[in-house]
Amino acid sequence: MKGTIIRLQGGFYDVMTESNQEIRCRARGNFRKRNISPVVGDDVVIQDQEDGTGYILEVEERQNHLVRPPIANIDQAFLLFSVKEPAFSYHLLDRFLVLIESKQIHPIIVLTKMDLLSEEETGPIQEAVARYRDIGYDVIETSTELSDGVDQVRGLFKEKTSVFAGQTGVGKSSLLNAVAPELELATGKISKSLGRGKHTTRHVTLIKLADGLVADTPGFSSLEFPQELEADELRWCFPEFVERHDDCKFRGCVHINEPGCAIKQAVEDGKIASTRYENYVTFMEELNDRKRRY
Ligand SMILES: Nc1nc2c(ncn2[C@@H]2O[C@H](COP(=O)(O)OP(=O)(O)O)[C@@H](O)[C@H]2O)c(=O)[nH]1
Ligand SMILES: [Mg+2]
Ligand SMILES: [Zn+2]
Repeated sequence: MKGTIIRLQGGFYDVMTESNQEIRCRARGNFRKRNISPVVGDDVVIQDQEDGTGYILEVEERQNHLVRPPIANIDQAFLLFSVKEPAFSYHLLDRFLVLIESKQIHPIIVLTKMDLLSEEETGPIQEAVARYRDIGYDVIETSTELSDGVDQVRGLFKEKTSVFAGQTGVGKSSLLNAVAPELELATGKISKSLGRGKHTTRHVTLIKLADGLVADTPGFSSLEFPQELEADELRWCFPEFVERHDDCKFRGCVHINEPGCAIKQAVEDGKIASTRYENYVTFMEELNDRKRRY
């Protein structure tokens, strides 16, 4: 039988089979020797037994894999950013986009708490929305207070494995609850009063939701770039750079100091947002520094 691991618990793997049956499994003893440690999201082949439990026989090759949170085979990431409380940040958005692009996961930008914007504050946010839509990104404007954008988010779950990412307090749990009230996830106020520790979920679980699977992860615990991301690979994580890369004079152009760089030209001409390019340069320095340290 084939299925997907949806939960790790006490040494067991809960597997959702293709026929929507949940079977508690053990991993085959030789996985450890073969250096395989199954994670949530892994597609597996299992053997069911008479007592209703099963054994994982094979773990299929992963399409992608995140370390924190530990999860595999993600189709898309909803990147949540509140327009206020906490304030919107171009830097943070670009950082998340690089993280996700470098893992070949499809990003969907979700702006939350749109209801908190005053009239004067909508201008700069609309500019940000336009900037990312121009690049080709999907941007969804939401408010759980006004139920705005909720149906749009729900509609994207179908037949996909999704993760929600974003800083604490941006409204991940609130939006998931709005999409599926039966989840009853704890939101801001409540989880604060419970404090950290016991009540915060440390394990990732995949939940069946709107014909898809979504990770209930509290989000990305690490904003560090993946270890395997090399400085000269960074340019492939900016779609509007990729699109123009062939116009650079040098094939190996990393768009920093090279003459005849089409990217720098596009920034000058206002065709690429300067914030995007500035963040690119900052990230590049960070990746180079990291390399120097090792
Ligand atoms: N005004 C407003 N507040 C929101 C909205 N979404 C979430 N919040 C509030 O933001 C806080 C953090 O939300 P929560 O869902 O717990 O964020 P999480 O940490 O990302 O899961 C809570 O107090 C929510 O009530 C929204 O659309 N509008
Ligand atoms: Mg939450
Ligand atoms: Zn260039």
